Amino acid sequence: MRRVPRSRSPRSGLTLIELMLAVVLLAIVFAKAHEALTSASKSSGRETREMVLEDQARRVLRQIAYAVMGANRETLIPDTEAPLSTEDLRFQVNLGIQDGEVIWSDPEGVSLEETAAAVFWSQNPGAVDEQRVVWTKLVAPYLAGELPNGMDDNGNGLIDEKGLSFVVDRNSVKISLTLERVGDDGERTVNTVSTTVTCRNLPEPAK
Ligand SMILES: [Ca+2]
Ligand SMILES: [Ca+2]
Repeated sequence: MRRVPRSRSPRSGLTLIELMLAVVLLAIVFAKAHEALTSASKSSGRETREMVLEDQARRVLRQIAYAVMGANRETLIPDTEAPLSTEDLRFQVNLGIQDGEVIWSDPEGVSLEETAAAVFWSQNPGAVDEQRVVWTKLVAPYLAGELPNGMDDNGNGLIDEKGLSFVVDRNSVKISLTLERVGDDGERTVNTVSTTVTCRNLPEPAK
């Protein structure tokens, strides 16, 4: 009887070189995955910071705008025109009419306090009974792109404007604000907002 030659059984297991190659490939895959996850996490953190800062800047800008809109145009101090600006605007607002007379508020102000990087609203600014409310912190010392050098670095028509700036043009006031924040990763986030409002309480037209 003829014997059928025994076929060689398939090789089982991996050689040492194949094992090492697999380990190296796995290490590369894990490193790439970790790099992608870290990058995605950083990107997500940056986007979140940008959104939070933008929301904060817009909220404060609305607060300032409403305060200035209610002001009596004739009480704005200082009456600053471009290319100059101010970071400390004072005014009085219309509280209503009593016995046919307009009742004006005590002096109010919206200002930048540079040492605290804060914008605050105040009642009776400069007086002994002055009251202050901080509206935001994280205010940049100068508006985005501006440097204290006597020139208009950011091309907005204003020279050396601060992180909060007011410019008066007839009955309108342009308000600009830059907030900045440095994240835990050292990355700086900046947001600038701007609007122009008209004072609702205008001088009586000459008769
Ligand atoms: Ca400028
Ligand atoms: Ca400048």
